[in-house]
Amino acid sequence: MQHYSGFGLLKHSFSHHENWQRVWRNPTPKKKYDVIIVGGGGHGLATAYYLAKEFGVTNVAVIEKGFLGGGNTARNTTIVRSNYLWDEAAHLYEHSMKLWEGLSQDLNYNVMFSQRGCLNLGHTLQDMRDIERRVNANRLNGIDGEVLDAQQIKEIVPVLDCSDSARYPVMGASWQPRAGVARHDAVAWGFARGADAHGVDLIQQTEVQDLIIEDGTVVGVRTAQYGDIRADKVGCVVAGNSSVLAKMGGFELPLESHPLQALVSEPIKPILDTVVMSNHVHGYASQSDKGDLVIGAGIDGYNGYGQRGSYATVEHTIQAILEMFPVFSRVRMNRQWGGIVDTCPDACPLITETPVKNLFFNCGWGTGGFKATPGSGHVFAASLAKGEMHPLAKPFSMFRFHNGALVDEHGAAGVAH
Ligand code: FAD
Ligand code: PYC
Repeated sequence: MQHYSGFGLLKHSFSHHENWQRVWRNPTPKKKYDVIIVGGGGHGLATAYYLAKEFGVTNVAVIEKGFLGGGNTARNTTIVRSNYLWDEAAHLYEHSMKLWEGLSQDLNYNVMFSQRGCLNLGHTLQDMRDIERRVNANRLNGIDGEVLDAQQIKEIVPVLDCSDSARYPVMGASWQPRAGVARHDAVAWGFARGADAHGVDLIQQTEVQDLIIEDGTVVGVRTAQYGDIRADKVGCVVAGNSSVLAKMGGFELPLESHPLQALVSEPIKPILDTVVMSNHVHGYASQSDKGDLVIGAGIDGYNGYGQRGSYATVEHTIQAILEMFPVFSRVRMNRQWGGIVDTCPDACPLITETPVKNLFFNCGWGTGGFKATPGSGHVFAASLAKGEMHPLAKPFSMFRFHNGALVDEHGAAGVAH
């Protein structure tokens, strides 16, 4: 692992990026691993990191078809919170929140986790009843939360239109002070560097084209570059591409793939030092440390694998943001992009065994998996290492759609889907 002293940093800042050492190796894959993780996003990399670091399973490869963290991990708006309604989900996301709180120290890499708080606004009586119920449930689970009225919100976010003349006046909000944002690519790089340092092989630009299944058991993956790579266990962590991988395994997952867009503005002076979300007006915003407004709303309604999305959603998103923040009306937008999210009918993930022995999936995080990155990786790693699903993962088996034990988190999902 490479460490720079203050002097080293200064020297490299004048080096025109020459002679920098790689932060992780670029290995040729072995013929066989104990565990192959398909997908080098935050969740796959976190799984590999915890497998090696915490569970001593170091003969691991992460196989990524593009570059590490280039999927939804690089495309999301980085909101981290744990204020979910049902015990099963709340425990899982709070497990993640606790890991976030020590993550920069654990990885020795600054993931810029900033606990600046998150407001989920209510605009109707029903919104407020739902908010009160969710905050009460959170507090019973030991998760921080408060119900605020419009006056208290205005004190936290002076630029939010809390007037009675708004089309959908703000009636109140849930407030989670420990929520916040993090630097998404740093999260991927921190986990990648940590996994590599523990001996994990990170194989980029290599698509898994098929799963090798013998007698109902997965025994490896097929790639164009390196042929067959064998493994005792395979964990698929491929977000919007999960249905494609499941098809290779010969089964279907209860998932739909949709584009989800984000937009960032030109940088402006600090004006918004918390996260504001409204499921009713249907938009959310925060401000990055660089000064850009980071903005988004709900999924594009159609299914697809194109990482862009439709103009109508952009317009709708901006309308919602201006409804909430008229003060932003002359801010120019800089960039827009989309990711492909894997939405599950109950708005909860699938962390699961499958009909194929030794083949596991971790997916279905839809619009809200960034916040789960460390927790998801941790419980998935434990499950793969022990060959038995971690207690926090058990409620999220794909087989809940057979027995009906769904965990409906549509109300707490940040954006509609
Ligand atoms: P990814 O980062 O997508 O990683 C999956 C990887 O698998 C990709 O790199 C892909 O290239 C690779 N892959 C796919 N198929 C193959 C194959 N056949 N072979 C090899 N590799 C393959 N969540 C929040 O909590 N807060 C937010 O504010 C938030 N905002 C969002 C905003 C947008 C616009 C989007 C798109 C998503 C947002 N999310 C948010 C959701 C969040 O981004 C995802 O749930 C999370 O990043 C998923 O991480 P992952 O590692 O599972 O997936
Ligand atoms: O899950 O909090 C969330 C979220 C915000 C924006 C997209 N997802």
